[in-house]
Amino acid sequence: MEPPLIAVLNGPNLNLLGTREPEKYGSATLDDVEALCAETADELGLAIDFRQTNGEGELISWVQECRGRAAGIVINPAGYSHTSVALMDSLLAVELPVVEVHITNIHRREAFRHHSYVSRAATGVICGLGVGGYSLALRAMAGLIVQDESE
Ligand code: CA2
Repeated sequence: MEPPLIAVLNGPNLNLLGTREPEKYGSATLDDVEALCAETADELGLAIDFRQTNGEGELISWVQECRGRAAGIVINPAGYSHTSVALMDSLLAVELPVVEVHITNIHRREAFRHHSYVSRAATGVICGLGVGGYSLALRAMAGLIVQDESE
């Protein structure tokens, strides 16, 4: 049997990880984050489709494509967390478990980062634990999928 597929979606500017502002976001690159996710997924018996885009429309299209294809979505919506009703709507419409990840603790940062539209569509949120949060999100997702199957 095919392993369940988890989409790991990354929003704008996360392609810059490891190249700027290491004091805020750490020194791992997005390729390092993908390798970490692949390693965790392997351990959990999951498959991942890891992507990054700077475009809001593209991110929304990827969410829509998850319907019938993926078992869950791990998403770091980056700046769109705080602005995008459209991204929230797409995550609500897809009817899949969603774990929202932020590398930084958005609640310790500027006030405009304290609210995330995406959190309204998320099953759970992990923030402030660095890129290790992606690994934790996949672990949580493994539990959510099993729960879904038994319902
Ligand atoms: O903490 C997070 O993961 C964020 O989603 C990161 C976003 C920010 O807008 C959110 O409020 C919190 C920013 C992503 C930009 O990442 C960069 C990485 C390195 C250098 C510059 C930007």
